[in-house]
Amino acid sequence: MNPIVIDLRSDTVTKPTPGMRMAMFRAEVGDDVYDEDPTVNELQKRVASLLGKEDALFVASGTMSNQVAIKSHTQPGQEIICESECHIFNYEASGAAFHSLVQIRPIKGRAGVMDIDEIKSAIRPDNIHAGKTSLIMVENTHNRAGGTIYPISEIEKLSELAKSRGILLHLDGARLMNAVVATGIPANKWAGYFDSVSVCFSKGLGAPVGSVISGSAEFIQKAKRYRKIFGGAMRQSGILAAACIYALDHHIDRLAEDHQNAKELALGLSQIQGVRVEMESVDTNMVMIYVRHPKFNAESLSAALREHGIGMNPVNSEKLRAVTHLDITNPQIYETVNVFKQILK
Ligand code: TLP
Repeated sequence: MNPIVIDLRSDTVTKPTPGMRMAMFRAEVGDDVYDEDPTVNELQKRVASLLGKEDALFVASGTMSNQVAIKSHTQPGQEIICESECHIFNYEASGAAFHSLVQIRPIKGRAGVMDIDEIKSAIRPDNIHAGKTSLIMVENTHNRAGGTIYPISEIEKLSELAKSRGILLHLDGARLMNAVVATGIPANKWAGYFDSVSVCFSKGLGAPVGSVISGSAEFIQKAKRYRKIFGGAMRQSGILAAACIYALDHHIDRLAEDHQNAKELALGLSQIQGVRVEMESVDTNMVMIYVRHPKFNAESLSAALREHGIGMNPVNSEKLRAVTHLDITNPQIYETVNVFKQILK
């Protein structure tokens, strides 16, 4: 198979830049299990402050972050509500059942957004026949919906509802900074509605490894214990945290370039027969491409693109996902559009 030259499969594929590698090389480290890694401590402090939370914890991945949050917020036998296309429900290997013995109640959303009345009716009544609804989760931006932004007005309503029912709220903010850059709404405003927030550094922010979970000091104490149980307490992890600090300093504002590239890709593809894109749903760094061609479905088009050195993953047999990131240049966007034209002519 041809090597991938233009890798639009995910923003997880980014490689650390020379500047980031230098920051990692220079990182001061210590044993983080003793809380003695100054670079990890600095990262945790900076993320807590960015999100307006009391405390934060560095973890190995977005999945670990979400799973530690679910474990910290729930008891076995309880129920948690999320949108049916979210990462936690689709891509975490049934981790909520495996680690936390909870049942997931998925709600079908529109562009990743759950209807508030449907959430209300999904909350279980307080009686012996039902598992208590203890947690509601939101994904922002929403991956499978195509990097869409969850409107803050909906989050506000959800937060009021959750508070009035004594239910906790978790934000899978793997790509929260994309929403921040696209809307201009600061991170602490988004985060303020949630009891816990997970932010990933190994997506558009370009670090090789790492996520940070944040919340109250009490929540982080619990999360720390579960991180240990899940095997995720690390030692001289400052070397990794340094990459995340570098990303905070250098890779947030530039996400706007990825968003612009995604829009230009969508616009270019929208003029080609055989594929369809919804321009209005391109909020951030993803483009969902619906294949409408007599000879191709999403899988075979993905394979044909690969022959031309372009990596793009099918979401299902109907659509492909393209993700822009810091290793994708603007000319590569136009090259990609030209390859589509060539294949589908
Ligand atoms: N998403 C990956 C795949 O797992 C699908 C991708 O290529 O987009 N929350 C969200 C919203 C995510 O998109 C992801 C990763 C995660 C959590 C998990 O992060 P990791 O891969 O660090 O465990």
